[in-house]
Amino acid sequence: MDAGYEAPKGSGINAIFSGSIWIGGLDSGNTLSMAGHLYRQGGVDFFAGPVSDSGVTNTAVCNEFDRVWKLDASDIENFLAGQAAVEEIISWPAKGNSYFINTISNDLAPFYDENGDGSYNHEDGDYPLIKGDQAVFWVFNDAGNLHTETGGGQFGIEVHAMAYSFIDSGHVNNTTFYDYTLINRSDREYHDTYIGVFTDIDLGEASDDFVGFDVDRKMAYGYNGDAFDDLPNGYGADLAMIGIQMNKAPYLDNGAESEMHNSTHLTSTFFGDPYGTPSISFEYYNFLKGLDEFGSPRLSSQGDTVLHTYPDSPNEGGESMCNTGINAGEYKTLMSFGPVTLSAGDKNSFSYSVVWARDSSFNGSGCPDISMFQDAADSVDQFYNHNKCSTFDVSTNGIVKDSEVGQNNGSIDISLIGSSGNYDYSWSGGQKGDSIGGLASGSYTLTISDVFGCSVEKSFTVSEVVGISDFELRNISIYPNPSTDGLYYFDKAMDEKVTVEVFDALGQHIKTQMTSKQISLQEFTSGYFFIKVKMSSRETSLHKVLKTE
Ligand SMILES: [Ca+2]
Ligand SMILES: [Ca+2]
Ligand SMILES: [Ca+2]
Ligand SMILES: [Ca+2]
Repeated sequence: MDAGYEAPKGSGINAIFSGSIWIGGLDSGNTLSMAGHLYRQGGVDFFAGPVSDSGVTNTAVCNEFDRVWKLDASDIENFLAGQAAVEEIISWPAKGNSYFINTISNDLAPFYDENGDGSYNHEDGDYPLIKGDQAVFWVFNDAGNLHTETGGGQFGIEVHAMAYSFIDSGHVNNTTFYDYTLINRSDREYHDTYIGVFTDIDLGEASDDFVGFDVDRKMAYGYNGDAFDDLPNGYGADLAMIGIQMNKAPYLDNGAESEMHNSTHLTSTFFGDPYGTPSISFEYYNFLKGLDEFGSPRLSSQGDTVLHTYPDSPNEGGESMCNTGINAGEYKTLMSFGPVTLSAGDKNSFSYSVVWARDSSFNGSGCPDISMFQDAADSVDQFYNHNKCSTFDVSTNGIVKDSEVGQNNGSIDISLIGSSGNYDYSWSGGQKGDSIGGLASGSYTLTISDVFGCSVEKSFTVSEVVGISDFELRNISIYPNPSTDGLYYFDKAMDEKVTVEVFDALGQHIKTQMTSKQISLQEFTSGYFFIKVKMSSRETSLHKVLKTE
């Protein structure tokens, strides 16, 4: 296999060999579910495509999603300027897109819903929402088959991923960003779930590297282990650094973002090394929990129990590979976040960036001063936070039905205009969802939020109105009966329109009318008719009327 992260682009030099997310957690019987990859040499835990609401996948869906959707911002600009849609816009895997064998019914890829119908169709002017100047979107799951990499049990998790990058004059130009949304589509709850990012940093030549961890910045990074990154794979004497920085960590159960719970280097040794490469699910989970491969505490160079190996900057003394006399070599990194609970239907999310920089301050003998790299990571983090809601442009329409005196029967139905995606709707009264009922009069504030911390609020007022009661509705009558012109009236005044449904003498439904006073059967020939009067979803009254010649 070849390394897969060329930096800078076009140089032919790679800085990362491979990477994968790792997820491990326990079900109610404390059985371990574990999904993760090393290099896809030993096996596979992740499969293409979404998972149905019943927690299953099928081959047809898997095949349709065995791809990525790569778009430039200019592809979308051109489409909006009237050019034909490129294939990725037509086949964008968003809710409602009938391009797929099974029309997508869940919120999947984010899109701009031009006509506000909640459904993606590029012919309506709907278009993909991407971050950055170029983005790649894909969907995968851990439920498609047995986990042959870790051997762990399945979660039933669906993952939406977007990788993106920007054309920029600063460090952002050399950065790639990754957004992940995890959804537990199973009916099981997992506790003590840890979410990890595994990265095999190979900084140019892989055999002369050091790695370290920046706990405050939630970052794993690599730097060269000597003053010359060996050729032909390496950067030579002009050294580079690379880091994986968690810009938006997974949410804990209390809603706060997780700190970096633990982090560790890994070696290429498969057997015998407590920091070696894991082979089986519980070894992966030991690492995710903050232990070594065999389940023992991690130790610092001084023999102290620690959660983070090599957390100090190399030029600051303390615990760094460079400062503790470790041999430069081939290392990998794991950062772990949590623990979190994943209940059925729960979502979680995280975003990280891969920061790369090359600077003369990394060169020379001794342990390098990496402050320039830390500054680069900080500027990328600021950029991330500034940009993270760029695709969240939501407007709401609400249909408010007022509450009748003493009834607490108001309701609010929401529709979105603009951005559409995997959003949550939560109300000041504690209700969830885009349609709420059973409301007393009062003010209701809706917060719509995405999983990356973007949100918008809107308030609605439910008023109290005097309405016709069920009792009165049951006691109305309709006159004149019979009628010769086909016009009928209520004998009591209605405060609002009611629904009138008309059936012919055989019981066939022939008409629906909204009215507050007059029912018209003028378009029908003479005969008997049944009229059902209905107020909202409540009580009805049924009347038999005759229309004569
Ligand atoms: Ca639409
Ligand atoms: Ca490596
Ligand atoms: Ca190297
Ligand atoms: Ca070297």
